[in-house]
Amino acid sequence: MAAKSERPARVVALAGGVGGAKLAIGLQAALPRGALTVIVNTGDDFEHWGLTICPDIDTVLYGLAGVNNSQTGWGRDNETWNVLTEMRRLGGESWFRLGDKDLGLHLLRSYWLDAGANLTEITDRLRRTFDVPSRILPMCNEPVRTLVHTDEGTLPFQDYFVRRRCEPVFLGLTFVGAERAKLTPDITEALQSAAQVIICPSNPYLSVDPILSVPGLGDLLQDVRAPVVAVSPIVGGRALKGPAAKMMQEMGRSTSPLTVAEHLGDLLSGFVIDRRDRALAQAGLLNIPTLATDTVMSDLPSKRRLAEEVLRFGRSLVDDGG
Ligand code: FO1
Repeated sequence: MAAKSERPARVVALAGGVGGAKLAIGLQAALPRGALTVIVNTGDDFEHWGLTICPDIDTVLYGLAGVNNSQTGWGRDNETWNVLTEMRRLGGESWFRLGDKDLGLHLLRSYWLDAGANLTEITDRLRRTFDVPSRILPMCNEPVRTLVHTDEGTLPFQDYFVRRRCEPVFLGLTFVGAERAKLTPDITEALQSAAQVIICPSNPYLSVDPILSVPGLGDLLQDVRAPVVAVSPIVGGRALKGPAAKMMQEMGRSTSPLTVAEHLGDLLSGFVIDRRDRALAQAGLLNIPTLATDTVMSDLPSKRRLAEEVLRFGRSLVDDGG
């Protein structure tokens, strides 16, 4: 019988932006308070209006705090746009929409960064302020910036994603600064003590690969005792959100969960696909334990239900010795 004082089994999730945050919200709802740690992509971070913007950290933070804009998935709820409107009037850059409340956070984070705090400390201060019970860990403290190589040249990530709406043909990625990034003690500790690791349904190239580009992080994931389970962001031949399917086509790959599983390769102990794609598992094409279920998350109950199923599946892999 479990002693009352026993710490809840700890779960680590790897997440990028909107799609990843959805499952993280479900996991937080499904798990005991404090059991979840989310490692977040920072390759999308950039400098804008003289401030450091960390879109994926903020998407996860606002989502876990229940204050995100449920329409867009990013930014704050009940947002106002006075600064953006004035910036546009003055001829400043307005293609990246920073709301007033959101801007308050960017000002504070940039101020703290200038004062010498690191991104892990700052993110922890912020999540405590928002009363988020889960830990949110940036993939590293050093700046790593994703560059997207396209048929129209090389673009900084947010230029490709937001300004150009992912229209240029995707050719490849560079994670600038990754070679100087260091595994943080918090990430090492979280992964080593995890009972399960879940790779959220985030874009494998834009969101998961930058995390894996941090030297040592991929090896650590490979070596953890916990099962590593990924949830496919590709459902019925389409991406749940964002350009993953388009990128696969442009790389000449099939827009299939198979492509995701092959990409993540040896890291995985298990894979979760949508029931629409269950034929792949039935045909034995995925040669890892696979769960086929409803993976589309539209509201909190569906996020929580998927999280519970993924957790149960992960536990079954341990029980089966898989
Ligand atoms: N995404 C957009 O498509 N347009 C925007 O104007 C935009 C602004 C924005 C502001 C703050 C923030 O935290 C995120 C924002 N995002 C915006 C989302 C973001 O660029 C992407 O979803 C991620 O980087 C991809 O995961």
